[in-house]
Amino acid sequence: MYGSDSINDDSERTAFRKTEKKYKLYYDSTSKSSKKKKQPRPVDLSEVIDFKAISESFDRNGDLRAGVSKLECPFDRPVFCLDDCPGFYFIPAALSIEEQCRWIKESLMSFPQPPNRTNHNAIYGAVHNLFNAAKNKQALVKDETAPAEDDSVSVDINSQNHRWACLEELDSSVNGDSCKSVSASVLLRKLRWSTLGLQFDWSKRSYNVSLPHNKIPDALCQLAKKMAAPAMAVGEEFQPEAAIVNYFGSGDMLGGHLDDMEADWSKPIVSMSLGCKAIFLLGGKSRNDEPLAMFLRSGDIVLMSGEARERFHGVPRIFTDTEHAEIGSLEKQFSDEDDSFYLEYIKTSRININIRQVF
Ligand SMILES: O=C(O)CCC(=O)C(=O)O
Repeated sequence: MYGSDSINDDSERTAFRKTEKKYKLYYDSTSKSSKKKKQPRPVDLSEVIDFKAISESFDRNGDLRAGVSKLECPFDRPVFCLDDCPGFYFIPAALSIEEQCRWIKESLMSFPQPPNRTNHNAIYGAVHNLFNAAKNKQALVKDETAPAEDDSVSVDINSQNHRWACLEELDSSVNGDSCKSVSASVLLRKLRWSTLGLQFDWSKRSYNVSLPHNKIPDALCQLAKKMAAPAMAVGEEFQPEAAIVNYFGSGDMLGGHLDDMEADWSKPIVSMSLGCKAIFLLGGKSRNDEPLAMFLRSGDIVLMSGEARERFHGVPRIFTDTEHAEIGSLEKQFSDEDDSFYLEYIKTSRININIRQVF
């Protein structure tokens, strides 16, 4: 899903791909001098729907822009809908700053912990304590003399008996002939996804209920149930069974796709945004339908249920520059020295937690 664009001819692109290309991060290569810092190509954001501004204007004078309505529901904050897209709900600033910090920390410290799988499983097996290893400047070192492991075998940073083990980055063995190593901070930067609850098998694009897994943490379940309420039928409660955590760095994107592996599409996907601001594209049932673009800020929640689940969607861009990232409140909240490593990460990153009822 993450990727770069290789098609150059606009006529070969779908409307979704053209809009992705419009918002994707490109750098201007005006100067040949390597001393000049590369500048992101300016992008016209005038057509991007801004639910923060919509919410503020509604609070001030009850105004709403054409095509947007406020849901009448007993919920403790405004929930907006798009008239042309039944089943789509946007809850701006749904999470307090404390909640945002909590879920950023969990996404980095606990969610990538085995038995939850991450994109690193395929190469390194199950990696424990990646965030702390990166913070402590450790490296994952391959011991060529140890037997090869499949990805069901754990790598514990406290043990050196495995094929991959975490050692001090500057340990001389890291540079020895028999060892290959990768620094934990590089692996943290390359963390793209982790899966909670029922594990999703990307190669088969299906849930594999036989893979070992823990239940979704209770606090996240309670939050998802509460946030899902506006999209649920009266008297029904959302049952969180799986979640995918997406990690975005500068230049990363999530290509247009459908989430169609769950049995009952009337149930919403609850999607939480954390960290740097992003652009979200909501398309139609065909990639040839032109998508709407909207900003997603830290703390926003999107619900997609029913008909909205049949629509292509994706994230072509995150903003990591001070003007557009809009993470000032997070920076203040993470200003304690103890939190400086979280701050360093989130200044140039976005995390999305999307929670699903599978059956
Ligand atoms: O990052 C987002 O806001 C969207 C995530 C998403 O569409 C997905 O994981 O299916």
